[in-house]
Amino acid sequence: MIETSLFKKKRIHVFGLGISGCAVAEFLIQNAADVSVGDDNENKKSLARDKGLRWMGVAQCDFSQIDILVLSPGIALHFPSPHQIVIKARENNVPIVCDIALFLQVLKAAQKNSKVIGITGTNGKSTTTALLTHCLHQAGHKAVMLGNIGFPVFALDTLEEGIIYVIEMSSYQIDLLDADSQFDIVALLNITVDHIDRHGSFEQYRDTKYALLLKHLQKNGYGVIGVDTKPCYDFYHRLLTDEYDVYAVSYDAQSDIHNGVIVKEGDLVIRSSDNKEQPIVRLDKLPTLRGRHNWQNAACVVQICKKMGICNDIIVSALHSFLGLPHRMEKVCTHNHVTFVNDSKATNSESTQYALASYPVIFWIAGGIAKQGGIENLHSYFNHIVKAYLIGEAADDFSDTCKEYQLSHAITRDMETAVKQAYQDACHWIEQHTHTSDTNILPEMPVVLLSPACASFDQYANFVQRGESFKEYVMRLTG
Ligand code: UMA
Ligand code: ADP
Repeated sequence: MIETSLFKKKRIHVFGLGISGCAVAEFLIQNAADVSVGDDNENKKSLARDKGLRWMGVAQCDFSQIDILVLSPGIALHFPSPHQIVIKARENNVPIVCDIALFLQVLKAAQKNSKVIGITGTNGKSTTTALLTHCLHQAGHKAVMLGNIGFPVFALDTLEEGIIYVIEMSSYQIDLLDADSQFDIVALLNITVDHIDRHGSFEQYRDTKYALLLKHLQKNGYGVIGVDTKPCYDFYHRLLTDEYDVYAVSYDAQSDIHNGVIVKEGDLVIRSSDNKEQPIVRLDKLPTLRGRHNWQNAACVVQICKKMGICNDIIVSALHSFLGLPHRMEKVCTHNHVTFVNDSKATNSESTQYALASYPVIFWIAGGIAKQGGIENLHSYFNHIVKAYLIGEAADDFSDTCKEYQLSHAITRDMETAVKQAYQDACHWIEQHTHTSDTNILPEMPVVLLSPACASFDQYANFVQRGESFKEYVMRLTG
């Protein structure tokens, strides 16, 4: 158990009993806080009872008697309208934070000589968090990955001496930090349109991402910024002007950066402030870091590792041995020359764009709950797609876009039908393109790609369940 006296007798209401809410409530109880819990889902009452947590519904909450509201990140803070619990807390000037804000306080008070790294961005957070943690392990550091990647900070048992905490930060969690929440290193990978429903506008969303550096970076800390998206490029130059200690990474050799890591002629290259360049690894030799987007993630990790004094040999070997994460361009199997790729984590068109760019012959499964703009901005990759198979709520809208760009498609609605049809069509495509019995002469092998460009909640609990469902149907089909 993590021990602290910081919250002794403090009256703390934890709202939202998902994985982070349960973990923080149990931590607080064990550390003698006066804890109550609530959730809009009444079924969570029995969970609270089983864990010995005192239930208090929204109506019962008297915030004149509460010191802190710990809110789960998925609960609306501003848009579409603040949750009733948020309104009540604000009326009483009660601070509203997430579990990570409390964790950073505990860590600071514990004085364990630890380091905290925050990783954010619209896409690539989990891959970068996992890759960095892997590299740190390979270099002999004690490191642990936490946060939005799926490991609540208070699921940790202890705070050991000298640990590096690599925390994936979503925009929801950044919104719930307080002024004491400070990171030693902050990485911002990219910013594109996402989560407008929760932030109200792109500008608000962007500013939340910026805030991790502007408000939550220690005075002597440093930032690493992927400059390939315009909002990040502008932000990097603004920080340079303001004399922040900041490093740029980019998958573009033309990028006008002078201190950071870039991609040049297929190599990851360290570029120093005097423009000296040192190639460190060939990117096509990294099987689990395929595609420009992953090069951005790798560049960010390399920059942090270099700053931490890790030698090139260890970094390169760690990049090679990284296994990749499931549901991110995960190769499931190849059957009868058809490769199945699970990119269920692609919940917006920006991330799907990179998957579409990575393969030349695609049978594409897409759909779910669409984000603003749908798949319109993917049309320049439609020439990589032989046919699209549309599932979920977005199917009809996506079908309209396909018609507009004359992309062959079928509305399959569900995953099972989509996988079956895509596989049949891919086999048929191979027959048509094989002029002799030797499939080795095919120019490119077809890929059945699940990269939905949508949230999953219309048909699945989350992207993990969606990806598992895809893999299950693939396995049934291929044995
Ligand atoms: N709830 C309410 N009222 C609401 C909304 C939710 O009572 O209006 C309750 C639900 O009934 C449920 C609980 O709140 O009991 C769930 O809360 P949650 O999903 O916010 O929290 P956790 O289960 O603790 O998971 C959170 C993150 N979830 C979200 O941000 C939505 C997880 O990120 C994260 O892994 C976990 O904390 C550990 O830190 C998931 C996510 O989807 C993966 N993140 C978004 C993304 O990556 O795009 C931001
Ligand atoms: P996040 O945690 O930010 O959602 P992930 O690493 O889980 O990011 O990847 C989510 C999706 O985005 C996957 O489809 C993946 O292929 C794609 N992706 C990964 N890194 C990047 C990046 N740097 N830019 C754009 N898309 C990316």
